[in-house]
Amino acid sequence: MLYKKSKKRPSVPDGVVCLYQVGRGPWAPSLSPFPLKLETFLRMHKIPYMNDHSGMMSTKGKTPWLEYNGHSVADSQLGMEYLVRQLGLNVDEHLSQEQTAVARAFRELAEENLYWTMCYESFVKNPHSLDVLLKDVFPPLKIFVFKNIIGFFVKRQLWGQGIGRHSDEDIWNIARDDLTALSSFLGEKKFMMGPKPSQVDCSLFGMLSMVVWQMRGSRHEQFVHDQLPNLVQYCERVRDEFWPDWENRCKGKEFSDDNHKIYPM
Ligand SMILES: N[C@@H](CCC(=O)N[C@@H](CS)C(=O)NCC(=O)O)C(=O)O
Repeated sequence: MLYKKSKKRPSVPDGVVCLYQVGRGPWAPSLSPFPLKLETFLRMHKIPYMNDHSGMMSTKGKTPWLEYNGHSVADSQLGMEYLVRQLGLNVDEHLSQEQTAVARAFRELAEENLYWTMCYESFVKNPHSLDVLLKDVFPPLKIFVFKNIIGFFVKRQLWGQGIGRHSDEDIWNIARDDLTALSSFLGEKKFMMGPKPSQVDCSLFGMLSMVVWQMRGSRHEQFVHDQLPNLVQYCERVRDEFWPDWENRCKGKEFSDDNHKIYPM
């Protein structure tokens, strides 16, 4: 069992995925890249799902996690792979073995390397950006907790992962080179691996949406908008294809609460 028993869990109909996630962001439908990845996957494959925005963490202490027909799976990637097996989805069968290997390498680059430079940028380099990000999302006390308590743990993780031991200049060079590698490989293609979407697009869209829309005032945001327009256009393409309701799923002034609503609606 992967959930904390102390919290009240919603009743999830059979055949519907419940996606437990941290809550909507102001300029993207999640504050975190990983739930956005998983929700994009659910939409890409038209899998009926509902969100639980209570912020309940998995027993691994992370978010997101999912529940499907009474079974819980923590981790965005493990969740996707579980659904592929359960539903017999044909996801990446159009990819050659070599392309599958390349897609995996880019996913790891984004989730295990670029991601940490983004955490550094938001929690260490410019923590004030979190006040701006969360202004219309959380009450002031929760923003204080997020910035300071979560910030403390993120800094510990940055040190443990190793990236937090580098200089500011080195961390930025790593971020810039990762973003440039993604842009160079994408080139003029519609999706990362060609004309058809694959699993890696969910991951890259989740991560790059944060850079393109949600990390306002960061070096990451400025760099992609100034130097790597194909990454911005890629995010716009994926958003337009799988998120026609994007604006309404952001927690701005127009926000409509979609907690426990079943998609597709
Ligand atoms: N590999 C995980 C990463 C998830 C992850 O790192 N989530 C962050 C939020 S962005 C989290 O829950 N952090 C809490 C912690 O590390 O204690 C996945 O793909 O789901």
